[in-house]
Amino acid sequence: MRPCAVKRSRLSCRASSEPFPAQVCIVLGTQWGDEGKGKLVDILAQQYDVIARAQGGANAGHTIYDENGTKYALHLLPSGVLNKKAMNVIGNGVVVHVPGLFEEIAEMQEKGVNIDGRLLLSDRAHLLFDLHKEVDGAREAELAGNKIGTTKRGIGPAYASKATRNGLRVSDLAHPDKFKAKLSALVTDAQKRFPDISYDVDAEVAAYDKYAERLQPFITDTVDYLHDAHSAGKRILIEGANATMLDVDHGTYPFVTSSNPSIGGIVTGLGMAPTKFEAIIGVAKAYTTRVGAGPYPTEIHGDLGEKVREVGREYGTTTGRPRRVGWLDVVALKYVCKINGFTHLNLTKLDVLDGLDEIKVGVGYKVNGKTLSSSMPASIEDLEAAEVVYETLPGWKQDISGVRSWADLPKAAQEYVQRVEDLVGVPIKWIGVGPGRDAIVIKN
Ligand code: 2SA
Ligand code: GDP
Ligand code: MG
Repeated sequence: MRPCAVKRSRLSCRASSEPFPAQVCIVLGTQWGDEGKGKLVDILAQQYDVIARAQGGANAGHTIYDENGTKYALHLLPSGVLNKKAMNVIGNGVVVHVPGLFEEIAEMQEKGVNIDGRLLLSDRAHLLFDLHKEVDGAREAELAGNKIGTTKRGIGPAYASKATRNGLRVSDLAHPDKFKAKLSALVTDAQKRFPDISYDVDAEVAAYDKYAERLQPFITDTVDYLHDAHSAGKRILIEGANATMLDVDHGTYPFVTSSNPSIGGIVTGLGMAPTKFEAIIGVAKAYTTRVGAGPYPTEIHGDLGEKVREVGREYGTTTGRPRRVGWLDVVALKYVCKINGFTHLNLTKLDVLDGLDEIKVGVGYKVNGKTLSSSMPASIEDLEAAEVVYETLPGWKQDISGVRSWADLPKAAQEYVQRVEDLVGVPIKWIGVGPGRDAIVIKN
């Protein structure tokens, strides 16, 4: 069996007009994030009743465009919010900055998207305080030349509080008598490590008293909700944030985020049993990008890298940082397929490669005298020393942004997609040819 050929027969690739058959469908990033997960989630969300986020926090930046071309950048809210009939769930595995969540809700409301009655927040989700953001900034400053390049949204420190077991959860908001003592203990602990952090606990407690009231209508036992929704036959779409190469277990540690953006994080982050998952879609750019520091074997340096960054508009959705750019890394992709068991792939941003004479694909790593084709070295030092083996394919030198069918893609573009599918061993169902909702091709 090819490494990623999991359950291929369970769901056939049908035309876009037909509903996607899976009752529970998961969309995950396969590289270092920003593959275009938000766009696919937005498209599929039109066919789903419930859209859920399982992990990460406001480090995520998912960009979507509606049919009028209006842009939305989502961070904590699931990218299904534009389906006005769908319920949106923020699961227990997400770390939630409450003021940020309200800002995002207000921004959506300004754009005419009303969230009232359409958002549920897990009572077990951890609260991410401004304190965590300060600790994130302080840790990065301390690392000086060895920075992780975090988004400074407090993600690592919030998950550290969770693992240390002194974090506060949404359910703590219902016990104001204990809230202050718990928050004070958290602040005191952080100040022992970073004495320069000053924090007004009383002001924070007063603010969270008010937030508690506003949050009340959203707070739910989302494990029960999702279980009941599934039993009632509702269709559930799950949106991964970040991506497997940033996974704290499987990614390029320590240059990773602090959650599990791979399939395991979906199970723990929602409390849903994997036996319910019918489709697991991996989203992969036709090339790669990475924001932040860390090894990046197929990175393209110099003018060509600049060109791809500009054509692909590769700047962070959350921070605006320029993204590093590289060739498609099939070694990493095959490794990520093993971990997640993808049933389908969405290859995005193929249009960004339009102007290139030739396109390279990383198919092997030479490390310590061995050639790896579907696994990643655990050691950062080994990964940094890896020599990439490339295959070179011809470009198509043609604008494909207006193409809407497989048959109309230039032959070289078809061959590129087909070669990737053959190398990876997972069917590519969707091909992105532009940022808009309609800019997608179904592969025959
Ligand atoms: P963090 O903030 O602790 O999660 O950062 C740790 C690493 O994870 C990377 N990371 C990301 N990489 C790509 N995209 C992300 N979201 C934003 C976007 C990023 C932005 O959609 O563009 O706006 O800069 C994201 N979030 C976290 C991060 O770069 C670190 O390498
Ligand atoms: P996410 O974090 O995976 O949801 O991705 P981001 O939203 O951070 O970054 C992906 C960017 O690429 C967004 O600006 C999308 O609008 C854009 N995008 C998505 N798919 C395509 C595509 O097929 N072609 C082009 N040109 N842009 C795309
Ligand atoms: Mg993003």
